[in-house]
Amino acid sequence: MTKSTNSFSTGGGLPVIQYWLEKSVSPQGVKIWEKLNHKSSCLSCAWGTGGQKGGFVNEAGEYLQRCAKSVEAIASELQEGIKGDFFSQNAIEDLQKLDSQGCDRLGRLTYPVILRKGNSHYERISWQEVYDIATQAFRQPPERVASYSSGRSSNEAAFLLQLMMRANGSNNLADCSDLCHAPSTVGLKEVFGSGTSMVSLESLKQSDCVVLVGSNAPANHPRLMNELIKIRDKGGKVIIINPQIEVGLVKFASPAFPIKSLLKGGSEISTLYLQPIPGSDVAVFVGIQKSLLEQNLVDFDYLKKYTQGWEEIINHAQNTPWQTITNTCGLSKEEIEEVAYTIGSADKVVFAWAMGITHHTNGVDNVKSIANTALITGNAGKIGTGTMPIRGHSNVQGFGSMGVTIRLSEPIKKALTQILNQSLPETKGYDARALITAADEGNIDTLFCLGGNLYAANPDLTQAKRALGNINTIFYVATKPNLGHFHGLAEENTLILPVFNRFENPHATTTESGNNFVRLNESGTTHLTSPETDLISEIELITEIAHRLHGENPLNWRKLQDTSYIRQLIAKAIPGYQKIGEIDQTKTEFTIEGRIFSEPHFNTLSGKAQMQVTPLPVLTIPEQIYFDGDNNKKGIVLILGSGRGYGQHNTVVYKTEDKYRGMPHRHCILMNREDIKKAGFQAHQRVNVKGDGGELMNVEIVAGEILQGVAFMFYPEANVLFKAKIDPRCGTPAYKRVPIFVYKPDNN
Ligand SMILES: Nc1nc2c(c(=O)[nH]1)N[C@H]1C(S)=C(S)[C@@H](COP(=O)(O)OP(=O)(O)OC[C@H]3O[C@@H](n4cnc5c(=O)[nH]c(N)nc54)[C@H](O)[C@@H]3O)O[C@H]1N2
Ligand SMILES: Nc1nc2c(c(=O)[nH]1)N[C@H]1C(S)=C(S)[C@@H](COP(=O)(O)OP(=O)(O)OC[C@H]3O[C@@H](n4cnc5c(=O)[nH]c(N)nc54)[C@H](O)[C@@H]3O)O[C@H]1N2
Ligand code: SF4
Ligand SMILES: [Mo]
Repeated sequence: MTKSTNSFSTGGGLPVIQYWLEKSVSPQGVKIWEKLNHKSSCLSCAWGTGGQKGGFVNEAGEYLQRCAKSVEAIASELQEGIKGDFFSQNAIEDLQKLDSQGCDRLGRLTYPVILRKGNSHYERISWQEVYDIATQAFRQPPERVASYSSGRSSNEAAFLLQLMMRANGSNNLADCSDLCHAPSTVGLKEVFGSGTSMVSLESLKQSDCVVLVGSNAPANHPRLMNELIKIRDKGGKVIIINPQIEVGLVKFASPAFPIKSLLKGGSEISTLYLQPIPGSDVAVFVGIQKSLLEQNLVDFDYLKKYTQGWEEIINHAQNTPWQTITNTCGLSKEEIEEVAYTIGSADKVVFAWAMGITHHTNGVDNVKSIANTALITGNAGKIGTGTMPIRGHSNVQGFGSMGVTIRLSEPIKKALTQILNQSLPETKGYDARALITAADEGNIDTLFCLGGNLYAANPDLTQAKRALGNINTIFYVATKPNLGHFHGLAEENTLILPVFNRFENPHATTTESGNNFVRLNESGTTHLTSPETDLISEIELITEIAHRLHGENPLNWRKLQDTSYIRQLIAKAIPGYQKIGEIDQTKTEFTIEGRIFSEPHFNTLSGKAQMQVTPLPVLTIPEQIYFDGDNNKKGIVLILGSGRGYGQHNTVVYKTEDKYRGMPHRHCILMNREDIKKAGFQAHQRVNVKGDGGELMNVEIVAGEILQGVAFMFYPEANVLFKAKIDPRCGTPAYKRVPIFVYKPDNN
């Protein structure tokens, strides 16, 4: 493993503490503290800090668990409201010149606006007019009406969204999880009959080995780092599998351990750090399985008792030659053997992963190969062990549970049929990518976006823009402006509808963490009080539209504006969610039933885990000529992994610099030193980067700790570069394995 030579050799640490201090003494400071202490779950990631015991408490009841990312999210929501004359003074042409950070910094959206065909400006409209337009738009044929959502909203809003769409006869419930953890949901469901993590926070604490694959948790799930530190402190092991050395995965200074952070410069995280070729994780895990066999570390008793199909997995591992494995993943047999030994000799192992595993054309196989490895070592269905997808948005998992998916489970289908007193649509429905394709082909009239940024989150921004431009009416329900509101314009009417966020809603809501814990968020207030402000809640918006479409039969939609009634419906319809029916009285947050497996009896028909063979991917790299039709340009073909910098939340950039990776701005490409030399470049030189979907000019080269042949760039900027290759089983794009050509333009 190479040692990091970036300006930072520890993740977390001083910059984080500095950020806290800066924000605490800023003019917003008091308000930030008030919101941090508000009884609601953190807005940012799905680790799920906050809730009834106060904003700083995690699911195990431990204090001091709120990280700087949550402050970042709150500070952004506490910006001033956009002024009443802003949109009349700024033409769409000018708004389109803003970058992501520029859009977010415009401030909070405070009144509904519309951009009508042929007009140059968004203009303010009344909610009455919004509802009139919505009623028309939702009355188009149901297969031509679609929604997209992002996991910041509540369970209640999510439940209503899908109920309204299905009452309308549409199954087109695209969601950001289609671009995110869908491979985990699909893969885990097939193997264990349950698509979420089987590990609770309490259970994680009992493990003595964590295998963390394709995750940059120091940036994206900072409080997971506290658990890794504690596991290391008690003598446990942490194995990292990631083509890129993320400093915080080597050493991390957490404010929760101030003495260690200040005196020792942080805690060691990785015991072993493997850097495989992007997209080759199946080969790594089949290699681990093979080595476990060779080292006699397979738990055959467990396999026989609790699994089906294990013989094929064993045969597959045995029959796959080492040469094929090492050639595919680029790791040596010895490295894989060491990892296998560490896993096989540990008592309790948790396998955790994020986007490095799911953002591939074989994402589902990646997930299954991890599940198989857990099973052949008996590490599933026992406290302290199991498979743990680390979920993204703070309530993205809740959206899936509430039925915001095109893959609705039978029990929910049955319950919704009863609630709506009508049969549900049988059409397949569009996931996020399929929705863009359908729109591109002119098959969508109406799109309702509950949060998110469908435009910038997609690959191939040229296509995304064109596709959205074919849709008659688009509703963007949001708290703050983003790139999509100015670039993802509809053909006739584009509306931006401002709503309260989680800590402002005038009613209680709930959210579900990635560890399957349901939080109760108390009602709150907003700082947006100027006379021009006209915000409503997501619940009011959806129920008002639904009321106009469906009246009161069989449901009184307006009655559902009291969210405790929605919770009653959720308790009836959603498996494992019964306790939500009493949460208004008991205030007791709970773990969803049937998700955490403490016994090796799974949710499959036979109760046994269904193991499935995962073929090794055949990874190819195109020739230069594929990009250019010309082999003479000086440059290099690389595999790009696009992902998050340390100062952004998905498509929303808060800070342009990424100090930990030594990337001073957003327009950088991180490359291996040998590649820079081989291509005849120098660090900090400007180059062009070309993919199969577009090109970015004048990009600065930064030398970093990334595997040779691989490059890293920030999303969403990188999304102009490439077209969508997807895993056909779940529609998730391969954002982490994008062939690019990096070259020196002639005039440089
Ligand atoms: N602060 C902050 N928090 C966030 C977010 C945010 O944007 N900002 N986003 C939220 C969301 S929606 C999500 S989904 C999560 C995302 O959290 P992550 O998944 O941690 O985020 P990514 O930046 O996509 O990085 C994934 C990691 O995968 C590695 N990787 C790339 N290709 C491969 C591969 O082929 N194999 C392996 N093993 N590793 C690979 C990359 O080097 C990188 O370290 O974070 C959530 N939390
Ligand atoms: N190249 C590349 N592309 C990627 C990825 C990658 O790693 N690489 N990651 C993918 C992943 S994992 C994901 S999850 C997607 C993310 O895609 P999305 O979830 O669609 O995008 P976000 O940027 O999270 O959406 C941010 C917007 O949500 C709105 N918002 C915030 N809070 C609220 C709220 O309370 N209510 C409402 N209604 N709106 C709110 C704000 O207006 C904000 O601008 O991007 C995907 N795209
Ligand atoms: S780890 Fe995630 S949930 Fe916890 S405080 Fe940080 S951003 Fe919020
Ligand atoms: Mo995500």
